[in-house]
Amino acid sequence: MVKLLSLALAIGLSAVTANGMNFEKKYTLTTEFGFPVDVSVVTTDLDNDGKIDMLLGSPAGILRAEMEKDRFESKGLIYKFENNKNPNMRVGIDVGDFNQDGLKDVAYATPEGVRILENIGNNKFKDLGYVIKNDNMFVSADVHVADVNKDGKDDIIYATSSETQIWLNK
Ligand SMILES: [Ca+2]
Ligand SMILES: [Ca+2]
Ligand SMILES: [Ca+2]
Repeated sequence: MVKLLSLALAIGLSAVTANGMNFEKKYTLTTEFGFPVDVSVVTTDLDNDGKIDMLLGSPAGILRAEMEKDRFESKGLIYKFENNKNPNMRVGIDVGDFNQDGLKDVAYATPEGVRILENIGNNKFKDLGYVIKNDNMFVSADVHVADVNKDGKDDIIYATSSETQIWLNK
């Protein structure tokens, strides 16, 4: 049983430099799953409040944290994957406004396909299930959202270790 605990803040600073590029570790968020799982991360502004939301996808579901003035604050799960038959599966997440209502929706890829979580406002999400279906359980999966044909609608790129599918938003 995968257990998700809320993200917690730890402050620790470290800095690295590589060929003129400088990075400093500013925030650390910890997650307890109980055992190693595949994770995926993306940032967006889900509630259009001007504060960045970070989404952490895993086989157990999707956690959200929002940037406050001086830290990321856990906002809990926006999606819990109930009855997951494959807790070791590879997952990916990305965001796009698929129905063009001004609210960013979430695409969640697994070897079984791409689920869409429709953002219905007030930080609530409606699970539309596997909108794109795949029947190969033995692949790893990722998803990327981009307007590939430049018609103003967010399209979905679903990549697995056996093929990459581009789904145009019609
Ligand atoms: Ca936000
Ligand atoms: Ca939307
Ligand atoms: Ca498009």
